[in-house]
Amino acid sequence: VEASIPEPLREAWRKYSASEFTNKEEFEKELVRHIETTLARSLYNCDENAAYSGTALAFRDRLIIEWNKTQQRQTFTDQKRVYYLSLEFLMGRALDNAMLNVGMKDAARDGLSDLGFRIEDVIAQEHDAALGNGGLGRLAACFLDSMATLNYPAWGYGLRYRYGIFKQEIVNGYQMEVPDYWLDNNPWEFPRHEITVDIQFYGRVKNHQNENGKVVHTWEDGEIVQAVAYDVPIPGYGTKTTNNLRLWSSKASSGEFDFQKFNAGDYESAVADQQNAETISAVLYPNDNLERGKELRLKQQYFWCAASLFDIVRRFKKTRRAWNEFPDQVAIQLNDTHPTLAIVELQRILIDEEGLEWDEAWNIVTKTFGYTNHTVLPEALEKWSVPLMQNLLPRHLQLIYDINLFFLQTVEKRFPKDREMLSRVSIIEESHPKMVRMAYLAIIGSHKVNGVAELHSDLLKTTLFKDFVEIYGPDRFTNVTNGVTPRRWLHQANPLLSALIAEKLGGHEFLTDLTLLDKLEAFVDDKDFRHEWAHIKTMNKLRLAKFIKSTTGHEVDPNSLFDIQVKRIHEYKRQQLNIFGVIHRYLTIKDMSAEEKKKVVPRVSIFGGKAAPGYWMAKTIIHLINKVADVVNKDADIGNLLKVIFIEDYNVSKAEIICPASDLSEHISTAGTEGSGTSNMKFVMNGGLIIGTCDGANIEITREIGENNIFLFGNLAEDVEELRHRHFYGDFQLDPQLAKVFAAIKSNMFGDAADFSALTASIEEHGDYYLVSDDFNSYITTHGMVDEAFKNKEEWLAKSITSVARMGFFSTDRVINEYADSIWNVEPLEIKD
Ligand code: Z16
Repeated sequence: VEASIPEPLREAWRKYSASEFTNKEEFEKELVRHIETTLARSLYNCDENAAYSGTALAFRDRLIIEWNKTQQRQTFTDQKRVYYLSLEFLMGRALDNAMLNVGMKDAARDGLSDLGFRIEDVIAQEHDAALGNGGLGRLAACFLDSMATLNYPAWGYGLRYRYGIFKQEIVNGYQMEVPDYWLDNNPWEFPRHEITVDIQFYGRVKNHQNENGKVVHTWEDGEIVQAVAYDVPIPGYGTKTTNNLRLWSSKASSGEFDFQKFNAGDYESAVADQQNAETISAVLYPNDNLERGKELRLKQQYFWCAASLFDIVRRFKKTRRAWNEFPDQVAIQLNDTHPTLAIVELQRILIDEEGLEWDEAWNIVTKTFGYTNHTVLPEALEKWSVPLMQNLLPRHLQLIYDINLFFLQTVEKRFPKDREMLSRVSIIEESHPKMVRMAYLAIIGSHKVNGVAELHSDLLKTTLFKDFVEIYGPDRFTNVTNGVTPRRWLHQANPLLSALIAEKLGGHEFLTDLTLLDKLEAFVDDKDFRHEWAHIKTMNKLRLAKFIKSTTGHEVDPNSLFDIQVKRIHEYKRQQLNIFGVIHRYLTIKDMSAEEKKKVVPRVSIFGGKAAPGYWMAKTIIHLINKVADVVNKDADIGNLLKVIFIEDYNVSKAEIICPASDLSEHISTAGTEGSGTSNMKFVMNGGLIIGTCDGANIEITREIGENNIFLFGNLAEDVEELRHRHFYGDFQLDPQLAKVFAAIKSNMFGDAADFSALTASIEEHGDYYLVSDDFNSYITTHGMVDEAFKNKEEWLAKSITSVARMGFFSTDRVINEYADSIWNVEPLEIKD
């Protein structure tokens, strides 16, 4: 029974219902009230941190009001909702975003200034919410922003990690990891201690016969861990819709079980149980594009899926609809295979707890789920060992075997006697130990499977999931090319450019219809406009230069070409290609006469990104970058012609400073390896040009902005297999220019060459899997073309403006509308007063 106030008493509630501040004065009043009462501080005792907390609390109040309205209205209209299940939400900071989305940043700036604070300093107090590794987690955050902005009734479900992605420190050129404890004084989350779900692990399955003689399964004994909900409001831009991100935190079940232990005097063991339970949501696994099959990770996955499914089913049951209407009320999107157990869990609930027949239940399940694949890299594809799953989730393993059996029976009918096909597509890989292939389970349990860029989706259909295209036909497989939210990545990160565009287009409508950017093309030849455009780029480069100076101590000249590669460090993303290119440039400049040097375009090569703590090769790449920086930056022969910078602890808030400041950025993965890439979009949207391979979304960026506005190089995806094959059979010759680079490294020019031998050997001796040598010449030549192009300032500016004008396609608003139409079948719901 819901606790609700009877109608005659509601008048008093309505009269005193919370209201929102609407101007600077009202904001100041709220700010001071929060500082003096909620925070118990005063004007004698208010630092920037208190000003941040007060401002956040004032804006939080506004969000709560609209959040409550949104949730009430969504419940009342009772239409279909989307649930986005993601183990990662890389949100970054919330305050600036809240101020802009609510449309009150100017009032806040003036108000803070009246009280003695600079808004930028206040904003900078906030700790990033870093519950993600890289692209996949940030995509989920951009999706939340677009779903709210477009008024879709949508919830995110994730885990409330006590520690987000580690903080990176560089010590003597090496990466060190420091824990990221971020939860103290987080004003953006609301604990819902009354919303809990008991989650079961281990135990065993018992078969019984019910009164009708049917065999039923019960999952008994084992351990119970409690999931507690923490809610985070997600405001849309320029709309009242404020959606919910629900994050689950684990704690020991408050059942009699532990009380018994306490009562029996077994205090130590009871405390240990508690700590054990809390371990589940303690830490984000720090791997991007890599799965390592650890039991705790599987526990995280089930814990989060089971809690979310329980919550979704509970909400559905309140509507008292028939089960076959479930898919008309609920769409669940699986962000990668991490939440695949949700498929099995829903089948378990429907069969074991609600008593549905298999086929009816399975029909509901497959209509409900959609699965997004983000990578073709084999080391990233999840497989769980059967014995591990047998032990932790015995009933789920049974269900997976049943799902597999029914699936293989239908395959057998369509492809009689094709034993090979059966073993290829089986959910169970017949290895030692046997493994559960999660991607196959996700395909079989979903009605749509999508990749994240055209090339990527094509590769899925022709390679990884080829058999499934034959079995289900091509319609189950589709493409939804990624995007980024222009609110954070243009408006928030680059206020100067956003204001200039708004001035030219007569308003900020482009932020919610990014295709309107195309109107900018009319101004490409406008001298004054170009001038302002160039000026803004310089201002943004100055802002980054200042940041670099304050964090690394290095001075960089904003007139140099800023060449940036920031993303997770991975061999397939080829930061090694970049740093080898930098060494090549260094050697070339060192060989030049004074006369020749005058023609060199000065460069700053900027790197940033984290390596997974156990990924030695990636850590070696970071080490090499830092050692090269040490040598190059203090070489008097080089001066300002080349600087190398490694920005420590790359994260979302740093990306907001970095993306607007590039002249050139690098997206240079081996063709066919990057699912989509999304930083490519952020950089182009901010007027930077890019150098890239024909990979992921680079291809569609080229289609949109035109070949003349991008620097493409390297081998094509279709040629990669053949090249690798040749290398494998000894047909390999180190590129002669790369050989010079290796010789320099081996001469100990950048410190002990032994430190980098694994890196050079992987290319020279172990088959150069990522084709660094094959692409080196093309890479260097293309960088030469970049230098030439940069000398012609006017033409460079024209390319920059034209590119931005043509980036409308890459808004996550377009992406979310495609998901809504082709996968979720949901409609927006506008929130009115
Ligand atoms: C991840 O960040 C991505 C894929 C994946 O399987 C796992 C993780 Cl943690 C990335 C892709 O590498 C990238 O190309 C893509 O843009 C991003 O997901 C969002 O789709």
